[in-house]
Amino acid sequence: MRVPLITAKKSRSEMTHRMPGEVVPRLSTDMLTRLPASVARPRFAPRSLTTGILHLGCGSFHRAHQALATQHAMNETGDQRWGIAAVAMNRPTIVDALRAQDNLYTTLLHEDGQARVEVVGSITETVHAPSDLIGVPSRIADPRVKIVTLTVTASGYCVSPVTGRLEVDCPGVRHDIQHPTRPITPIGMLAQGLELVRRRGSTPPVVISCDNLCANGSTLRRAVIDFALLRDDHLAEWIARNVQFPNSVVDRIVQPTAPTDAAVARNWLGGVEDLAPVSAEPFMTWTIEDFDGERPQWELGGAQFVANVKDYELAKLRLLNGTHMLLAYLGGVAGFSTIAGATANPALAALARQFMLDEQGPTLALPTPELHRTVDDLMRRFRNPAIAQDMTRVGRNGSDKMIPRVVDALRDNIEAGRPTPGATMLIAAWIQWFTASHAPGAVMELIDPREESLTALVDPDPHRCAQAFLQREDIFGTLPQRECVQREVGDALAELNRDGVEAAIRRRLASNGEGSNT
Ligand code: CS2
Repeated sequence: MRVPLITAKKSRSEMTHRMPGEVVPRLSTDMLTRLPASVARPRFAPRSLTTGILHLGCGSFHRAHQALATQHAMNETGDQRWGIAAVAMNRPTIVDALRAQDNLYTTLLHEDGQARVEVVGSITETVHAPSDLIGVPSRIADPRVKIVTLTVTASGYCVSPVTGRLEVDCPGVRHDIQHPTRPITPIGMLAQGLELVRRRGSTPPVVISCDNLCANGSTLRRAVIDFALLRDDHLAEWIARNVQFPNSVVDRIVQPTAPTDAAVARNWLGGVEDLAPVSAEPFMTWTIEDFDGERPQWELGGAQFVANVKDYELAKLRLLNGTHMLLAYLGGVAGFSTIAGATANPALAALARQFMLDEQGPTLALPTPELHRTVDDLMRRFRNPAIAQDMTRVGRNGSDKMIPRVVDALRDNIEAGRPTPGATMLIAAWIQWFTASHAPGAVMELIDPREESLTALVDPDPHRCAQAFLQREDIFGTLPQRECVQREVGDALAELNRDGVEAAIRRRLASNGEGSNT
């Protein structure tokens, strides 16, 4: 959805400076009427909302996406039943910041030196899960809660990326099996919340995953049922019969909160302080599978409801998220610390474009003109300097993301006999990350649930190294022509080591006829 932008009157660098001892008013419901007219705000009284949604994962993405869409829906309809109880799964920082300002915060949507600034009031309550283990399931079971949404990242589902089944050996799952009424994982929280609903005999909430996974709703359903089976067959059967888990696809590039954001927000808010602002791009989409039950009119907030999200999901995961991985790993190895920085490099930008048009694109049901339009839009979005996206964040947990974003398309291309220079370079750069991130002066930090076992596979011989990584079926599944892929990845690794990222990319672009399909 394109949101009209307000012409910026102040640049991000023109911040109000605080004088020593100056008392700065904090954002609160009382301050809403005193904000500058250019700042959009809820058209309802946040204090009169009731809580109809529980959200697991109160990160920047949720606040710039579903919470904002919910505000827009309530603005349009005046239906005040859709306040959100937002649960922080790990650190309490965001909970402390939001509670101190009546759970209000500012979204700053930046593009081309302009910004749309809006204070969001759809969050009615913030919960810190580790401090309230019983509280999360009991809120899921609150009869007023009709919908549970999640943004907990792929790793939060505790499922094998290959089989899509619950990993019962995951430490969090083991904890929740032993302590089902005090769960720490999203899966255990849902199972316990649904168990309370079942015992009470009330209607269960609809559970909507908003994470970048293949078939996110179906995957979540499988994981919750797998977990319930370990507790009680009746619970598993009841969930299978009664709980809807529609699939959904979300899109908006969001900048994790930076230390300078509070000063930028204060400037926009006419001197009012917000310690939890979120910066994001104006572009957003949210495609949700139709379901039965009450819900906010999210279509008035930029969402669309469809019978099946599969095509949207593949296009999003392969074009945007897959190319993010390419830019993060190759850009990171080349020394860029942000996606915007990497995209400004001509060689990386050309490879990203070619990867989308010639490798990922042909595996999708997208007509060519639409593919070209989407790729042009994505290149513009990746370049947005105001939403520079940190490499470490985009690259983290790569072993969980590899199959849906890269390997599924790679497999299709191998089977169709199409060349795969981008995917093999991406995998080589990901492997390189396991050594490069330990090098002195490395710009990126390695974060991966399989870090230990993967780091042990690093081998100075690039071909042996590629072979060891690609044999990991828990990350790559069973690849057709695996030996060929291993050889190509090994060659790419050798070139990256020998010539550096730019020269290696240029050689590949030249040998694959750069721009042939652009
Ligand atoms: C990114 C996503 O970190 C990542 O994995 O690819 O967060 C991406 O920015 C969003 O999916 C955009 O919609």
